[in-house]
Amino acid sequence: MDFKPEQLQAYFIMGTQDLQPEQDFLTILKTALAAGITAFQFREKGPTALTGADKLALAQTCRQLTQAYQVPLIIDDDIELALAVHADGLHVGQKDEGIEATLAQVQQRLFVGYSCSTVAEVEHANQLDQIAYLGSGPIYPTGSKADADPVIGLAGLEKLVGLSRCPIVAIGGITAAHLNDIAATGAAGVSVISMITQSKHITDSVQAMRQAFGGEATHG
Ligand code: TZP
Ligand code: MG
Repeated sequence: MDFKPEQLQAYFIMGTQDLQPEQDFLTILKTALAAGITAFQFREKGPTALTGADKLALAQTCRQLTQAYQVPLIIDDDIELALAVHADGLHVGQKDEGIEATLAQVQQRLFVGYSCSTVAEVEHANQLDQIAYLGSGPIYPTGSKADADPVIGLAGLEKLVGLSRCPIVAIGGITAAHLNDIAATGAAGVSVISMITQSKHITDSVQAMRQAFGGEATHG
């Protein structure tokens, strides 16, 4: 699936590390897809992350489910896995393998998203062809990433949106109460972990994201 900026409106990120023991990964993913998320990123991180055959098997199931809903699947920081499961996109952080080497290896087979949270990082990304979107944050403090960068706030986000050649999806600590303020910066959407994994009403959470960024309230 080709990249479209509208896919950033309600961008859900999840890995097994983001769930409590009583939560089921596939149940949450299916609920979020049925609710109308516009992209899904599979992100296994940290000491409890799945590896090898277990990671591949779960990614393959994510591929089947996202395909059924026509939602792009983006793999965090694992190009071999992204190619193996025929994902649509790859997300690369500043701390991951160098972006130039990654782009050379991808060769247009995947769209690429890149984490950029400073002026210098956005200016560098502007020089690179082949980047589909930037992920910028954390906008607010987050409990979902142990090594998160300093908070950039709404003013920081607005500055990066003004500089970037690519659409920006905001990340970090985002709740329903923040959506209109984030939309006002010109960001294309929000990427969230806990706003969905810890939501009591996933459908309402996803519809609020889509509405704030100009999408329709329902899936399709
Ligand atoms: N990168 C910057 S903040 C963050 C990532 C992966 C975590 C976002 O999770 P949440 O729960 O939406 O704050
Ligand atoms: Mg990364």
